[in-house]
Amino acid sequence: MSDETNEIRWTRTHCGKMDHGGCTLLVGVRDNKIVKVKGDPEGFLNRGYICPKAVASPERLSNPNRLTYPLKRVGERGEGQWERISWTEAIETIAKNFLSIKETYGAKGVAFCQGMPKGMEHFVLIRLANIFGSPNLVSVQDVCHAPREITGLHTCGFYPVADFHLKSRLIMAWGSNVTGTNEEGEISSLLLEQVKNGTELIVVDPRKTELAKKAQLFLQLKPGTDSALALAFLNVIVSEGLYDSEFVEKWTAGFGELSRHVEDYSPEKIKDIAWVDADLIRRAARLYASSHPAAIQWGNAIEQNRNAFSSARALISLMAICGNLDVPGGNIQANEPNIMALGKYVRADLCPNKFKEMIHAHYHTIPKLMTVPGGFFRKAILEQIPYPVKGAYVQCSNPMLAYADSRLTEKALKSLDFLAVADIVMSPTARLADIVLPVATQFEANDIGHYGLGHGYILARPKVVEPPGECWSDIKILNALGRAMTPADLWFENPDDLLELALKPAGLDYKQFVEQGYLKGEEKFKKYEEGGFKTPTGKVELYLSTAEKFKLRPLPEYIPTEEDPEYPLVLTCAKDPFFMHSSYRWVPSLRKKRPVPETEIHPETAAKLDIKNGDHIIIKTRYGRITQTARLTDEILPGVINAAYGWWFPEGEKTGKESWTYANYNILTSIDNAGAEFGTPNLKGIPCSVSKKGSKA
Ligand SMILES: Nc1nc2c(c(=O)[nH]1)N[C@H]1C(S)=C(S)[C@@H](COP(=O)(O)OP(=O)(O)OC[C@H]3O[C@@H](n4cnc5c(=O)[nH]c(N)nc54)[C@H](O)[C@@H]3O)O[C@H]1N2
Ligand SMILES: Nc1nc2c(c(=O)[nH]1)N[C@H]1C(S)=C(S)[C@@H](COP(=O)(O)OP(=O)(O)OC[C@H]3O[C@@H](n4cnc5c(=O)[nH]c(N)nc54)[C@H](O)[C@@H]3O)O[C@H]1N2
Ligand code: SF4
Ligand SMILES: [Mo]
Repeated sequence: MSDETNEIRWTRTHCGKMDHGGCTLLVGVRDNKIVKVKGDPEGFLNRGYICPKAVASPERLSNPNRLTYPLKRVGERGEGQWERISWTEAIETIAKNFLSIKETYGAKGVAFCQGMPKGMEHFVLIRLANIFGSPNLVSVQDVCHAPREITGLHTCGFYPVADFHLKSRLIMAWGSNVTGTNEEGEISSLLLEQVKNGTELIVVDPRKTELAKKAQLFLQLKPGTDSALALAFLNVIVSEGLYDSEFVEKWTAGFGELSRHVEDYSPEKIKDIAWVDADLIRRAARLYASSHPAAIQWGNAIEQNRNAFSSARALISLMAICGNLDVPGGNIQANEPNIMALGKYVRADLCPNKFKEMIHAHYHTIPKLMTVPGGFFRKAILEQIPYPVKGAYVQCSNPMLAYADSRLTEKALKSLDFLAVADIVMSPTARLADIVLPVATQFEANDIGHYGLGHGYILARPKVVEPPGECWSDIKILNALGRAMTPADLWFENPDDLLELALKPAGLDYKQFVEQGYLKGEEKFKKYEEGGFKTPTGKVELYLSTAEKFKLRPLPEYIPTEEDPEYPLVLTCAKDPFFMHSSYRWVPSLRKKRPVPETEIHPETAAKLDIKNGDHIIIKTRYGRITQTARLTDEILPGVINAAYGWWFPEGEKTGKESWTYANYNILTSIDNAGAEFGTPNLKGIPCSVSKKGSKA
């Protein structure tokens, strides 16, 4: 079948960039236009499932909001006055500016910023930073992924991920709305299939999610109290002797210390902190401990609060003492397929002083945290702590909406000597740039999915259509920048060779990989039986042996959430199933499903404030105020406010209005009181107040 005869040509690829990706898709193309996208019934992770975001994909590609050629700022920064330039001029201008900053301030004066990793571009960016000599790869990992992964590395030597491929007797979704977010490719079809076949469910969430409605037990906790609740689970399991004593004896270190420590966290005590009934805590702890194997599907909520390290430590302790680590259907160490190791791919050898020189080393964050937290990045720009940062390259990210404290972000980005942003639309961040680059995205360039995510597989994402206008893929841009400002022999004639490089050890070329569809590591469990856990003691460190050396808490703790009588309600947020963070509000069919930012409020709370469904409301915290629309629902706890996150109005951006100030959740957040280990700010569990817009309250 060919396009010439105007017939639909179907291509199999994997979804990406609209979340962490993963679903196998069948994409129908006619005349270089996608006409239909379907879930592949044989999909390795999705078995036919497809979400509304992917169905709407075709609308993204030819959308009038897309950037289609490189732009140079002509007016004041942020004014929105642009001039079209050629790719040659764009690449030369960026290279010239970054090299000049390097000369004056050193390579570390240039930061390379990435949002949620969308594909191989993340690793090519790290490669570029390393080859350029800058240790500063800024990312959003302080609130996403790193707290879980790095706490895992310190506690048990690996990142324990829920195994949805083999049967669990119980799955506990803790701060994870996996049916709406399919986080890290944990596509919920596999989980739901298990639930249909008898796997039991416990859900820990302040909102009654889709999974909570199917759960045997639902613990509706006060946002920000996860570590306290997890410690209460440990209290019950230890005091009632429900743990796997053989595993504990042989494979854990510090069980005695942990046992004594958790005596302080009885369900009766924690019920007032976490707002969960003591009896319910006991029942849930008993059910988790008595169900083998059990998997904890832990989500983003754990790491969007200053207690991230303790929450993750407590949950790994639960997995360990109940014998669920690295067993089929438990929380496993996924084996990677035989592809190029990350360190080698990103040329870590060329930036040997990274650990000492990266911005956050100054703050003594936890070892193994390799990306700069957004809070510290902005301090470096504004206060030169620990040294000045003068230039930044931003790709796949919209810090104006995604970082805590958006006004601080604006101030910092405006203070840079030079800012280049690569995006698919004119985002509020791109608007502040000196050079804006138009990027080809999902379906428009070859890519590999899930490299480096730690789930044990990689997925082929072959190109399906030509990109619009003069768009280049991120990888092509980075390859060109690499050639222009670093030794050209470390880069390629053909940017797709950067994909070939990663596949080399597998003995496959990209074309063969595409035919195969995906590569999965060997299925092998209980690897600790050969040579122990990869920690200093060779055991799961319930008590952290390196605590003193690294100035870390040896045992998980609960640090009380902020309280403020002026702000009596508790604010939290969750991802919108129809959008991706701040992205895609300009896709008409998705926007139609969610035209305005909605805040969920319990009817009792709303009644006290004289708020009705659909009212415009003001949400205030100590740090700022925004406007959203009230949606009354009893699926949220009284006293808890779940506000929409990531809102800006692309339609306003065109007219030059600062559309990011109106409803943007991160105007309400701050980098004050960030967690010491990862620099994690409180995004969930913040004191707030709410009033009807126009009322005197
Ligand atoms: N549709 C869509 N999918 C996405 C994304 C997106 O933006 N949109 N983003 C992707 C990314 S980058 C990530 S990291 C993943 C994240 O995916 P998830 O881990 O599912 O992340 P969230 O939606 O932030 O939060 C999960 C749940 O935590 C609950 N929650 C809120 N506060 C608390 C709390 O204090 N404690 C507990 N226990 N629960 C709380 C929320 O109600 C929500 O149900 O999703 C990915 N998938
Ligand atoms: N309050 C609050 N803040 C949060 C979170 C939260 O739950 N609440 N979640 C946090 C989490 S988990 C994460 S991962 C971060 C996400 O942080 P970001 O990744 O910065 O979030 P997005 O808003 O999706 O910004 C992505 C940008 O990339 C652009 N884009 C899309 N495709 C491509 C592409 O192929 N190439 C390029 N160059 N650009 C592309 C989009 O248009 C968009 O402007 O936010 C964090 N911030
Ligand atoms: S759930 Fe994620 S990977 Fe699957 S179709 Fe939707 S956006 Fe794509
Ligand atoms: Mo994320």
